[in-house]
Amino acid sequence: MMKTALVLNGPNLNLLGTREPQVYGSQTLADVEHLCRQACSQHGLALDFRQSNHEGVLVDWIQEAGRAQKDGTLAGVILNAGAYTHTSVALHDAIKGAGVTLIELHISNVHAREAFRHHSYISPAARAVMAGFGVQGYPLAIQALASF
Ligand code: CA2
Repeated sequence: MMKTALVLNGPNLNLLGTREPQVYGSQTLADVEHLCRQACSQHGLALDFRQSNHEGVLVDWIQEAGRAQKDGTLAGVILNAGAYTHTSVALHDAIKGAGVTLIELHISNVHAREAFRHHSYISPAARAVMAGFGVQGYPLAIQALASF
């Protein structure tokens, strides 16, 4: 049976392509979903693509992902936690608790930006970290997930 790649996007990523194109590019979240769908079909994965502005919803989805990975239906998670990256102990705990394979992803190179974006609560709980590849990071992360 085909395993699923779960792509989770956090707060404000629904605005992608509408503002700050110099930082995040001009592609929308729907365009990103399309890139992910193409990559998943190339790598024999099904795609589940979601966005939420709510921290607790993201926690619920990570817990759900842990159960699905144990059941053998999920390959892993690609998480762009948005600004919660820099604030959320709850997301850190959820990833650790779920024991899920997770790639942390950022569209921009957070290390070339403001100091408050340099620390991540997600990184110590993640299998791998990607930043600065633009929206092409998403299909690259799917390729990596398929190879784990
Ligand atoms: O580079 C990334 O992918 C980020 O995770 C994006 C977050 C930011 O807080 C992180 O430091 C880095 C912000 C997502 C908001 O995206 C917008 C896109 C267009 C217009 C407004 C917000």
